[in-house]
Amino acid sequence: MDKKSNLYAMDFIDGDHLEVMQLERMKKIIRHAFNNVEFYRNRMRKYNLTPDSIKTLDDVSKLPFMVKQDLRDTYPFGLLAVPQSEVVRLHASSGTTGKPIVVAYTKEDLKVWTEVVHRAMANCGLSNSDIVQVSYGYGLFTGGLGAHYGAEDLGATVVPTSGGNTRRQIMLMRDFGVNAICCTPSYFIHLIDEAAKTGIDLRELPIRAGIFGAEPWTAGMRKYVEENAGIEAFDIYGLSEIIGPGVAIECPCHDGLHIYEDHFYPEIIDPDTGKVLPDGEFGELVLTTLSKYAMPMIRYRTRDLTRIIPGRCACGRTIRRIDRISSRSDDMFIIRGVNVFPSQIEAALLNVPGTTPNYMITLSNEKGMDNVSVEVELSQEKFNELGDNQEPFRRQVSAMVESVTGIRMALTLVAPGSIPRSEGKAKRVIDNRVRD
Ligand code: DLL
Repeated sequence: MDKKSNLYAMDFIDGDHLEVMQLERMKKIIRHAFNNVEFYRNRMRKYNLTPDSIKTLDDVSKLPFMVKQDLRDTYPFGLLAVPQSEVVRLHASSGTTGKPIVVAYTKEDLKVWTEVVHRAMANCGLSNSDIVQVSYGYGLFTGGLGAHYGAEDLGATVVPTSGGNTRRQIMLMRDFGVNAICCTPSYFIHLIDEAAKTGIDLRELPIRAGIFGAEPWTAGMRKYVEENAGIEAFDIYGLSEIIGPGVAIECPCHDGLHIYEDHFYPEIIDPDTGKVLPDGEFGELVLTTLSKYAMPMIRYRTRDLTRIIPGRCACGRTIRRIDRISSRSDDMFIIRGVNVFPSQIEAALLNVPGTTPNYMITLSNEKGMDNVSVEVELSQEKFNELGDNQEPFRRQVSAMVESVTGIRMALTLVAPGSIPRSEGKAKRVIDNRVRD
């Protein structure tokens, strides 16, 4: 078998072999973290644990969780488990406030990252015959460089456009005969709209696949992009703390995302109690990196809500699948006692032809009561069709949002193009709530 077939064979490894490999890697990484990072040593000692406490995979649940705040508290290099001379790359992800969180890679870590993205792209049916445009941002964000090196390793021809300059992106996509694009789903919608304005119909171009991630997106959004661009959309998941894009990806069955569990050990926990849940139950994804040495992450609480899908995928891959990440536990807002996720509003809008997946939610509070309002962009055709008579349609959209979320919210229709677009992750919620 050549190197490539060996690589792809990992997706089909049998369960027992996988567990042996995972346990060996887990023991090694936990020992490495304990020996080299004070943070891990102190935490484990607090719970009377040593690396020898890990004898089975289940023993990982004895270890305490890590959260994003731990990365902030140790900013910038407190979690490094190797000397700086072995670190060859840093990335950072900006939070809503203050300092970013920093992540580091050794040369070997970058090889692991490249390998998983390569496998992810092969999983979507891409090969060295394809031309892949990488429109995720290049720079401190992991999307651009992560997708780039994986696609190059696959042998594809990479067009590293990064985000922005949308008209030029469309021109290059057409002129180079690009077959696949990697970007956020919201940016791709913007690309479809801009292409239409310049008289280009993406359905007529050779582009046939989109590798979309970095933000939640719904089944409705998939339908929208597939229909309007004539492509097959694949959901790719990842996060900087764990490695970047390439933690999990859909295969052509589109029935969940295969998680590269030979490198990332997944658990699903009840976000309130921390209890580990069985396969099939929804909860928060917790990940342990099994082969990342510059900054190992042990039992990292991602805040992303999903489940492990029980059973084998029809594609034959044995590595397990997680469900699409529809939301983060910290995305949720509570209005009049009802839990609401932005993705529910998106799902509702996509049920009403004439609206677009461009929307903005504003939260405010008055006299101790939280309020939510939502602006929804109309499609150009609907906008023209309605003219001055928008009210009946507004009521219809509002009723749909109410039926999906369970609460009535002030809803306004706005003209096409009025909601700000992002080159990267879309901003869906403006939180103007004042806390005393
Ligand atoms: O977004 C890495 C990435 C780049 C993934 C390109 C996929 C493609 P961060 O900026 O650290 O890293 O943000 C990670 O984004 O915890 C999720 O909440 C969210 N996220 C990432 N992928 C998906 C997805 C990158 N496919 C955070 N579906 C994660 C839903 C996603 N949410």
